[in-house]
Amino acid sequence: TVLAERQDGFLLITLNRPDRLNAFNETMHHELRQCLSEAQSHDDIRAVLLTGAGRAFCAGQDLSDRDMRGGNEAPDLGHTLETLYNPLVRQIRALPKPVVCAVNGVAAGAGANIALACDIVLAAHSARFIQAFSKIGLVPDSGGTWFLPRLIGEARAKALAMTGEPLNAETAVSWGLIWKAVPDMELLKEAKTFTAQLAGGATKGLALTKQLIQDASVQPLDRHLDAERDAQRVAGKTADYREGVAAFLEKRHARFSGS
Ligand code: LHQ
Repeated sequence: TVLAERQDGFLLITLNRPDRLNAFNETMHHELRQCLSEAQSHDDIRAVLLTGAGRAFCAGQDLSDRDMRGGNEAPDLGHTLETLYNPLVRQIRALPKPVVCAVNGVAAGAGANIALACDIVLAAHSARFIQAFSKIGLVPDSGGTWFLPRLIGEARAKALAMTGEPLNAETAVSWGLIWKAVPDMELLKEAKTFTAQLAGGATKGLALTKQLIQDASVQPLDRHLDAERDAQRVAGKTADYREGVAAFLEKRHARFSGS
C-alpha cells in the first residue's frame, strides 16, 4: 500500500491505493510509519518526499471500513487517532530531516492534514485541499485544528473546517497554507529536484531549524532566543558549518556531508 524508493539522497514514499484515492487503512498506516522510521535511521537518507499514486494524494480515512449501516456500533475514533494518526503526525514532525510533500491531486480529511504536517508542501495546480470532516459530522484531526489557524488564521481556518469547501492549490499558496503550486505535469520532477537539493543541505542545521520553527508557536520570545542560542551552538560545531564557511571564502559551492 506504500512504495518506497531511494533516490538522490532522499527517500521517495508513495501512498499506493489509487483505486481508493490512497485512503488510509491500517496497513497503509503501518507501512508509511515503517518507511519514515527507515528514513530516520539511515544517515544516507537526508530528506523525505511524500506523494500519492494515481490522481489523488490521499482521501483520508478509508470510510469503507466504517460502515455503520445496519446498526453496527460506531468504532472508537479516539482510539484510531491515538494509535494510528497521531503517531504518524508526531513522527513526521519529529523526523530530524526535511519532509517534503508533493500533493498530486485531491487531499481530503486526514489526507489534507498529513500533507500540512510535512515541512514543505508543493501541490499540482489541479490539487484540492478539503477539510471533509464536517461533511461526516467529525472534527478536523491529524493536527488540522492546530495547523490551519497557525498557517492561515482563525477566520479562514474556521470557514474551511466548517464548510468542507475545497481549496485550490493557487489559493492555498496565496493564503500561506502551502509553499508552491506547480503545473501537474511538472510536479513530481520539480519536487524531486527540490528534495534532492534539501537532501544535499546541511542536514543537522536543517533539523535544528525545523525544530525551532515548530517550537516557536508554543514558546515566548525570551525562551525561544535561548533555544536559538543552544541550537546555534550545536550547528556551529558541525562539519557542515566548517565546510559552508570554507566554501564561501573559497567562492565555491559547499559540499555538505550532513554531519
Ligand atoms: C474512498 C474514499 C475514502 C474509501 C474516495 N474511503 N473510499 C480519522 C479517524 C478515524 C476515522 C475517521 O476519520 C478520520 C479522519 C478522516 O480522514 S475523516 C475524512 C475521510 N475522508 C472523506 O470524507 C473524503 C471522502 N471522499 C470524498 O469526499 C471524495 O472521494 C473526494 C472529494 C476525495 C474525491 O472525489 P472524486 O474525485 O469525485 O472521486 P470519487 O468520490 O468518485 O472517489 C473515487 C473512488 O475512491 C470511489 O470509489 P468507486 O468504487 O466508486 O470508484 C470512492 O468511493 C473512493 N474513495 N475517498 N475516504
